[in-house]
Amino acid sequence: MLDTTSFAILPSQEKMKGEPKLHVGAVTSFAWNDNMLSGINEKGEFLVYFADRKIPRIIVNPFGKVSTAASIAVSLEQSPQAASFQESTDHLKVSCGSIAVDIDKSTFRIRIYHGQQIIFQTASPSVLYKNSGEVFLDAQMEPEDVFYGFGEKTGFLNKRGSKLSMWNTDVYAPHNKDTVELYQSIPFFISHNKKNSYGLFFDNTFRTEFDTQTYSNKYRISASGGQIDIYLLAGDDLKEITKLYSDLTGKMSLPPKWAIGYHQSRYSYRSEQEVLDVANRFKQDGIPLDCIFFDIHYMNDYRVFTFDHDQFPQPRNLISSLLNDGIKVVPIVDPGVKKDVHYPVYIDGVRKGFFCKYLDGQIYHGDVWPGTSAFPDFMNTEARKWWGGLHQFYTDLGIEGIWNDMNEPSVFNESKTMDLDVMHDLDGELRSHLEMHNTYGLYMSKATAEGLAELNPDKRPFVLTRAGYAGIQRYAAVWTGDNRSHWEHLEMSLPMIMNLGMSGVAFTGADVGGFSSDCTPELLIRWTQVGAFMPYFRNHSVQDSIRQEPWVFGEATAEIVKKYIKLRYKWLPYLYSLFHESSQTGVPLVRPLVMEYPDDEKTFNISDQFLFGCNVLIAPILRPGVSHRSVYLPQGTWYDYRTKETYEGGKHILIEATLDMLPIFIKEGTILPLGSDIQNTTESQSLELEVYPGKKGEFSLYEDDGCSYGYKKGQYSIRKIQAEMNDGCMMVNVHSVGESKWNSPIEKVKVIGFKGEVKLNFLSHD
Ligand code: MIG
Repeated sequence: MLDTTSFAILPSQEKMKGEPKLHVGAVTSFAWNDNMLSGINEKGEFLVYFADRKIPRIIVNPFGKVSTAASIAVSLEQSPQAASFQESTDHLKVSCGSIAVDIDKSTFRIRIYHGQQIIFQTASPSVLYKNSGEVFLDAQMEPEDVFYGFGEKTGFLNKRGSKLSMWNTDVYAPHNKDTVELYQSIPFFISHNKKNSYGLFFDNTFRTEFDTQTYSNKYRISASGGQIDIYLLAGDDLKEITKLYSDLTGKMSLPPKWAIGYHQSRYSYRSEQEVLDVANRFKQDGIPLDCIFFDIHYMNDYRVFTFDHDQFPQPRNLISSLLNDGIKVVPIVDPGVKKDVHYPVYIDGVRKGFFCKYLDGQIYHGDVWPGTSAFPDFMNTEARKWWGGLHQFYTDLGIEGIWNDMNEPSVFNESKTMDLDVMHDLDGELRSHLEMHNTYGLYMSKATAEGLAELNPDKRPFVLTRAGYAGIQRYAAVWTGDNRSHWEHLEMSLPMIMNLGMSGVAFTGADVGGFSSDCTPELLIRWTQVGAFMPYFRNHSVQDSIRQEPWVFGEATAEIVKKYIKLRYKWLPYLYSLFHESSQTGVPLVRPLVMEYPDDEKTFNISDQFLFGCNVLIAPILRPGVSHRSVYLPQGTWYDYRTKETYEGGKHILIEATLDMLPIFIKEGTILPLGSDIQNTTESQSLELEVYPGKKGEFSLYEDDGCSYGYKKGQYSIRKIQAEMNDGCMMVNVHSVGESKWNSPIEKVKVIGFKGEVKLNFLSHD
């Protein structure tokens, strides 16, 4: 309460944190062994090696021996790459290919070279500490540097000039610029300017902070404990850096197709009848729907792995009748297990010792929805297996996806989370919650995803999570938590999603329409237009707020909302191919313009436009009463998707976008595979190719069965579609690779702005 009134700024409340004064000092000795440079400083120790050819890892521990154990974030099998070592009077240098790490022996200044160019250098002193256990790394910052990444943060695209910290927090209060901690902690960023860029992953699970605000020529990263453990990603450009980051922390696995359709949720649909009514309304109104969510009211007194028998007496029938209509169900599963000696999950967890405990063995209990609850210790492999196995309760009913909420973990108390002296059991090694807090949600998603994969061995699981740490993309999609039906939150969702994408998390979305507060017809329309082009597309809202299903605001609004949900499905073949690409490369589907135009300074802080793949530009309306907006088109020729008018890029244009219009621009040379109307992804689509003539058009269309792991055994098709003008005739060549049985029929080819002859040419199959 006190921090919400002026009392919070009483002079007596002011806390001066104080600058760290101690630093690790000069190198006193070193050794080069097995491609690793290890050394001792006046205080503490360090280690340098190449985790991958373009990823030097530098560890500095001011308090003693360095630990090479990586956190759960890192999935790369690390063995030090072959590297060479050179010592000179003042310097130590480890080189791998064109990348080198150079350490000044006397100042311990660290420089990273890419060829002749210094791409990163620490300040001097470089590594500082406090005896309380805090560690700091100061690095040089040039006036023109901009910063991206940092996972799920509020504010605009470029994060320079902020102090961002990482501590997974359930924030129901309206998210704004000062909300620096949200549900996800991804201590990774990209520094970029016209000449060079690099990524920096700080693998420290304690509370970390990134300060690009306080000092004019340096930034500071710090942690409340642990060691300085950084991986420098020396990619050539933003795309390669994101790719390297995903080589290090893992890629998303290809989601089932139903997970990328339209999802409808509400906190909560409170009975079987209500669920059926909602599903039927979609069908009756011809609005596509792939999935409906069960929020916490489906349970018996919020006990996970149960149903409320009064409101949901026949879940099996309910779910199978929805499945008959092609609609999946995703229930919520929170980590809190009700303390109840008549509840098998609680009894089992206690008896097997799978709940989080204090050092003395006492179980930690905290208050959440079910009342006093215990929390599974997901950091323990056996506990994870147990929890994963419990999902048989759902999979037996035909459920293939799970929604993990409250997994920061959120607890209803002053600290908002579990006691920091709870000790997690990492398979025998005890670690405090203070250290492991930020990873709890990731471990929970891992338990869930692995459990589902085991129970449904032939079906790709879908897990949606609120909390996570770096690497979360390997297990779950992320929605951005409790936003509000505020225009500002619609606006903020764009840079938040783009920065998550640059932080390795490509499968993301914000609650369409806004979660809490009351939506309006206009906001629902504008938000649905954006949602249709976001990786994850779910409409969700809080209890007691105005309803937000597509039809609630009357026919005129429903028509437009429906139009954009249908547009999502029309673009599905294109979107699914992007998902496939992203699962292979780690490059996000939704990207900021700067990712494709890294030399164009005008793109560096564009927060209100995004690219959907490399050649489609979305410029939504983000304010009420607005029917025009300026759009920045980067160099090249762009087509307005709606009018097919062309524009020369490299400048701003003013375009019209009345309520039913979403400005979409397609770059010349794009081939868009668009699908026929469907009610959901259980139906198949035929294709129409839209060719936007340009130098050389090309698209790789990926298809498979949309649900199984068959694609890993070669059961997929990729059709390389190319368009080129030949003697006044437009040749559209389709070259297929893989199993043609997955090929959806191409029924039409439309070449934009072209009246001549079009030839569709199927090239022989490899
Ligand atoms: O404290 O399960 O962010 O999406 O509807 C509320 C109820 C707990 C928070 C989630 C929200 C969900 C809600 N949950």
